[in-house]
Amino acid sequence: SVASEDQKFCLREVLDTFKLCLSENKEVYLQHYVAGWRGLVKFLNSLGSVFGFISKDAVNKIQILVNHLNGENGSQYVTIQLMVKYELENELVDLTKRGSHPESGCRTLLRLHRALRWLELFLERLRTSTEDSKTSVMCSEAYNESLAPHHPWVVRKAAGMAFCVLPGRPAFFEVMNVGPPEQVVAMLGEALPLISEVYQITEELYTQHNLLDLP
Ligand code: 1PW
Repeated sequence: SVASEDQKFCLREVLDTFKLCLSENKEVYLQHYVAGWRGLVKFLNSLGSVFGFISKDAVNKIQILVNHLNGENGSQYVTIQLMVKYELENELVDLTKRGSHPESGCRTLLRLHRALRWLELFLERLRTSTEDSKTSVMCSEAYNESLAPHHPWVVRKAAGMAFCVLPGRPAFFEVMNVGPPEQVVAMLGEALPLISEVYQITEELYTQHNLLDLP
């Protein structure tokens, strides 16, 4: 049906959204960043219910950013560069410990930004994997190199359990809904540089403003 087609994840969609993220002068549009994440959440949900706890937090974070975008100061949230400037200048960010701004755009986006690194590392492993590679191993290696150091023990434990029941490589490629494996690999080769560029630009912005450890 049309409705279920609509729910179906397609890697191509996500690729297109991340393409739209970058402005001419390499600013990142929050609206498209958030839309890209919506696509990734669809993907996670199509992997099975064990990923529910993972996608739930991502959905919460996406919603917080959407609320900023649709709020009365929405024009300050058009790009993440603007958002950072606006929130810092107006002291809307808890910089050293959690306080009166638990839902700042800066700290919320930072969580998605770290998760994007996970995705990048994981997809890069998928791209270069062979038929007998294990998705659970690729996923947990990527996790350990990116998000794990930022997560408490109990989340690391739960994530590890979710990875163990990931579908194998063939099923995984099918869920991506792109076509035969060669086409998935080609698509990943196209998508990764874009995701990587968005990640790098955000990383540099956060480094410049010393925001990489926001509580
Ligand atoms: C297979 C492809 C994976 C794509 C990336 C998926 C998103 C990863 C989200 C992990 C969430 C685990 C559970 C939530 C943990 C939160 O405590 C944590 N959030 C995130 C996104 O890391 C930190 O947010 P908090 O508690 O400081 O508000």
